[in-house]
Amino acid sequence: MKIYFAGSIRGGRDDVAVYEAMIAWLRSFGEVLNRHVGDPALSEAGDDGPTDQYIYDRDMAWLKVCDLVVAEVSVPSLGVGYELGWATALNKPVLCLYRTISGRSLSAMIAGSPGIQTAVYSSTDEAERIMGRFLREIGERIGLPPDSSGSPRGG
Ligand code: 6K6
Repeated sequence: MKIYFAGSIRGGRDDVAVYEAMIAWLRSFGEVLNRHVGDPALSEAGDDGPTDQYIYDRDMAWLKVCDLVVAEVSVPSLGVGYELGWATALNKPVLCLYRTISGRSLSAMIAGSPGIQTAVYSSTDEAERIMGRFLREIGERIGLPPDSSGSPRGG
């Protein structure tokens, strides 16, 4: 299963530890194409990597080949919003997770999109349960074997 994970980079890195934990968990189920989103060494300001054009082309190519998208949207990000728009246009299954602690409401363009499943969570366990259900549902829909669609490999 090819998983595209979306999380804020230039929108702010306050939740990088959350992304890192989610990506580590998701990697038990398949290949997380853009796992660098959870890399604590990737800062909001850092510009010593590839060019913006390279990042755009690579990430759009990954979005086109992924089986599903999981996004953590508690920290608002233009890039994540853009990816979610494309993901729904490409008919990719999309799960958006967010916490309400920030006191902000989720954008109506995400919360109201028929192509996006949204879920509020308040703990790592809860987020993992929600992601597990989503992976199983999509795995069954696209005909992937159980070990890559909801149960950790080897467990
Ligand atoms: C390092 C520091 C600043 O930018 C970088 C390298 N940039 C990126 N590397 C990988 N993916 C990126 C990068 N910038 C944006 N993205 C994609 O957009 C990721 O897949 C994220 O889900 C999303 C983040 O968008 P912004 O607007 O928060 O940056």
